[in-house]
Amino acid sequence: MDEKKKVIVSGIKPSGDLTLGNYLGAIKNWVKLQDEYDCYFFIADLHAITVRQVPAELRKRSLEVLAIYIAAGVDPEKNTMFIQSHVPAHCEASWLLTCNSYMGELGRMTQYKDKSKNKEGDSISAGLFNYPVLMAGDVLLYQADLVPVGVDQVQHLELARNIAERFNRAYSPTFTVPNAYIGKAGAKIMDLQNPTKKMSKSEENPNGYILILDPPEVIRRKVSRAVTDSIGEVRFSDDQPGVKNLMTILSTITGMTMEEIEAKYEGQGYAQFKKDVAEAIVEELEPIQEKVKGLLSDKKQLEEIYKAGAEKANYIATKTLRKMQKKIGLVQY
Ligand code: AQP
Repeated sequence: MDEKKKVIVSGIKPSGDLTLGNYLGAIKNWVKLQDEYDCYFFIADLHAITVRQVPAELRKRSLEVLAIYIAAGVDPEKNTMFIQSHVPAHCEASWLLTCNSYMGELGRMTQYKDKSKNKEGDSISAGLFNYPVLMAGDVLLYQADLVPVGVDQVQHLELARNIAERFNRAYSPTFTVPNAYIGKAGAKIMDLQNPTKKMSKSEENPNGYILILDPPEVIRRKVSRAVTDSIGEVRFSDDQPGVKNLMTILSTITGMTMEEIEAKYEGQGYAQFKKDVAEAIVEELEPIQEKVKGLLSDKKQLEEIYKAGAEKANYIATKTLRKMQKKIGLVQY
């Protein structure tokens, strides 16, 4: 008999246009996971609104993100792909879990501390404070075994584990306690202008990031302007964060090892290296961009996909939610 596949849950928030970081750090890896695991990949629109979004853009971008997942090879037949707000259990679970979370533990989240730094209490949304609990619900509702996380999310996963264990202790075992899934190529892509900082879609300087949907000439321009150094050697070294980042990008796309890259560009400076990095990115993204265009021109097909995904996700998530409600003591109907 087939062993039950382990459950993986992951999502990206449509808080800006998706970057090469989202692609190489998340989506490209999902494609490799989809055969081995029972995967839930969602568009985290409820997370995006912790920061005020332009409504029309949020709506458009949410569909665009779904199109990007599919175009990149995440198969709606193999995975459950849905829009988070289409599964009301996420909000409901989030309240039930909020009542089982502490101000102290949420206040210690470094992402909250970073994002609220230099802001007055009245201008920090309570959503920003609470969102790790929403995130805990995202994974606990599907009884996730594994959650692919970057280093920046380890603390939030730890919190989700603590909340799950606390609930299980207080009300009897209800949730699988999820573990972090650290992929083999856990590439962290850095900002092209400030390579000690993560490439982020909400970065103000567009030269710092490459968007998945950036046209080839824009990609070439951004890579050619990427900050390097005056050392002039292609070396994978912490002393050369810009070069190291470009090497990571090249290696993650082509599969070349760092040693192979160093050997190929030995004694050549950065010009040809940068050109090749840009071409590798263009080659990787162009087919995806073509497919995204096709998918966005047929909204009906996308609608069918997110509706089918929501139906499946609702079924599983509601089952867990009902369990939670019952154990807490809410009257069943
Ligand atoms: N630069 C990156 N390198 C590697 N992986 C990255 N991810 C994001 N940026 C990089 C991976 O994408 C998934 C979630 O993305 P998200 O958009 O939901 O959250 P985020 O990590 O906060 O992304 P941004 O772009 O920095 O969003 P904003 O600017 O809106 O806060 C995760 O798997 C993450 O590891």
